[in-house]
Amino acid sequence: MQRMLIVSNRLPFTIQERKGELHVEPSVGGLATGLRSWHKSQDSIWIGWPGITQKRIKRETDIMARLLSENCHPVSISQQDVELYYNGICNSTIWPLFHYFPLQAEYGQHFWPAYERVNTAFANVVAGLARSEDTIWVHDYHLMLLPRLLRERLPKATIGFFLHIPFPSFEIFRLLPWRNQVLEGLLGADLVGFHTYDYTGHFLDSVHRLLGYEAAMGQITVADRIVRADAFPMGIDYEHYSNVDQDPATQAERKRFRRKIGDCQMILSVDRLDYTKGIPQRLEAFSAFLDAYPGFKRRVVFVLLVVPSRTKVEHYIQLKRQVDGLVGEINGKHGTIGWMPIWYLYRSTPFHSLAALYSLADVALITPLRDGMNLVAKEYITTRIDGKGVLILSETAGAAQELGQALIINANNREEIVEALAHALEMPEQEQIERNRVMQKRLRRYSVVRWADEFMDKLLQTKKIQREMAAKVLTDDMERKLVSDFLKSQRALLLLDYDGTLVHFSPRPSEARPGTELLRLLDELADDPRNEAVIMSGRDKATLEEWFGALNVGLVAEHGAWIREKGGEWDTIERLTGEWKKEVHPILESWVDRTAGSFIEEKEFSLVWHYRKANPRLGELRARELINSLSNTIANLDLQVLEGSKVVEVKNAGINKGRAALRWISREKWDFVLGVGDDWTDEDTFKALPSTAWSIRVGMGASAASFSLGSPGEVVALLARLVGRKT
Ligand code: ADQ
Repeated sequence: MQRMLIVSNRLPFTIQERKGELHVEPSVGGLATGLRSWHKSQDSIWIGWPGITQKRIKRETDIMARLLSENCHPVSISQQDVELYYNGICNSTIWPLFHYFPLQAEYGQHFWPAYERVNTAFANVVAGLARSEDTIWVHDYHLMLLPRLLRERLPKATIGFFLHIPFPSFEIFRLLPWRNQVLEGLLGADLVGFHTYDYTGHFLDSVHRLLGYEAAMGQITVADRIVRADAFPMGIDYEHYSNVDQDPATQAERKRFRRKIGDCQMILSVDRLDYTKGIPQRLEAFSAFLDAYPGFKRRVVFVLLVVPSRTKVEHYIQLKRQVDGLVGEINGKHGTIGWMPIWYLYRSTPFHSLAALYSLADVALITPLRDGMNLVAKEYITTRIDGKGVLILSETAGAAQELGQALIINANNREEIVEALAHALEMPEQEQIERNRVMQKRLRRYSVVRWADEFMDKLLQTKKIQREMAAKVLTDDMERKLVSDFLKSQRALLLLDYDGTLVHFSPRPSEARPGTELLRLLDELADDPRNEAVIMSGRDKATLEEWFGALNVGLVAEHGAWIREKGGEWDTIERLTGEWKKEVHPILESWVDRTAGSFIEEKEFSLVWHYRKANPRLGELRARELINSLSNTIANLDLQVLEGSKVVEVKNAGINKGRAALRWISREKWDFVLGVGDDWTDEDTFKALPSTAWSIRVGMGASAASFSLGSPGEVVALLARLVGRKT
């Protein structure tokens, strides 16, 4: 039976200590409230921190039993790590930074080791519980290293990751000292999910710019695996919220509140006490509203429901003081005997009271400065089954992208909030209903169950793609067969690409010089009279000569323009001219001027524009423009434009590696032929090979080659095996 392992920092239940006694209580916050109902409906296990030390839980056997009966498995975090990891890196570094508060982010020197320690503790518990067929779903910013740690322990596992907070733009993300480790940690997953398309884009951008992995349609190729990233806007338990209004407990609560509010209209806001939620700004806007529209005095109350959160972190302690002060000030300024404009409740509220407030509120004023999604906005709209009520929502909440019929405001624009409040309080009922029905329809369709199901579908789909790709991977068995064919052969031809195949790419082409170990290997292979080895490169002949001139190998330079038989002289494959370069060079120069970090490489019969060191997005854009612009010039000059890995190359038409390869292939009857390459210029070689040949592409992706290997290291290891055993 397939099980689901949900892993998050907090379990859905928190153990609180009051007067020496432990109590199990539901955790607050969007992740716990959102996923709790889904967890119950699944055969799932939830792994997380219960809020107190493991030792203490173990002593309290009934608490442990209660957790286990809810399928919850605790992970222990030491008191010191609660400080450094939870209050430290999670809530004082990552949280502010990812919510665009870089000035509040602290970079304590002991934070990172604690983050690694706690992520490793989670990995140990998860790996201990996981069976091979389980699906593991890791949640949120506390555990961004966990996917990779799990991948190392369980290479074949199905691992999903979901980030509940925004993923910031590259310029903000790069400020994190441990940014690369975080990205590498996340890429241990098979699928990385975000609330919005923007966050997904920011993540892919950072992966590209910091780790160099490109993505096509949200699919990233990481060494020998693919990882996908996509947007899954989290929904809520629609049934639960849309029915709660009928519940007698809710109705009783509503009556009680209505009596207290009297005829006043009610504005409601509900948040954890967090500086990202924009509570002080909201209070100031409310005060400005009463100044601008004094006619609403005594006709409206603002219920400010705030749930305590992260009470040990300094910024939260300060915020509490600020909010307390502001509420007092505004009530003092505008209040009268018998009318208090703000009703401030600082506590966690039982579900029925919350639902009663939602169903009574004429306006929900949700104005976070930044919010990954914001479930409160969705809960409010769903609870209003009568269709009435107006949602004012800030554009920087992820939910704003789905709830377009709300009054969308900029949380920093006080005037806009003031006007939105006046508009909302006076909005005709019919208009309220029309707007809300559209949003309700969407929320019903895309509930938390649908969100989780879609994530799971996509995760399994990703696994399927990986399996299809793995089918091409050169397995140990096939490799043994290849080696044995080679060992039996009397005449073996090896056609080997160089960059990206025998060595990794370097930022500058001149830095990819072959090491002594590789040269020794090639030398040994080429020295056996039964073998013929050819290095087939796009590089110029001077470089190949310098690097491989002393070896007994054939050389192909400039993608087939130049050929040097072993022991022979360089020769062109046909009479070629480089006259055209005078016309093309100035075009490439203007692209270098406009694209910082790019440069031109000049070869005898080709010109190459390199952009590996340029800003990747700019580089790609400029490459497209260059290809377009060259298309007019080359038509008259019998040239071709090739796109390689971060290069655009212009050269004579009709020259390619396949044509060069045929020189050797057709020369004699080989009883073993191997072609290895990594990019599309090598596809011409693969296509020229006889059907009995072995062909291997380095990396994933569509190819005419029959097999694939993950990296140049694996190719070199294969060559070493060929050399090691031929007797
Ligand atoms: P949060 O920052 O916690 O979640 P949110 O999505 O609004 O924000 O969820 C808050 C939850 O707590 C809601 O379900 C709400 O009903 C409940 N709640 C709030 N105040 C309460 C109170 N006084 N008493 C009882 N319950 C209360 C994080 C991200 C969000 C993202 C969620 C889910 O910051 O952006 O939407 O995860 O991914």
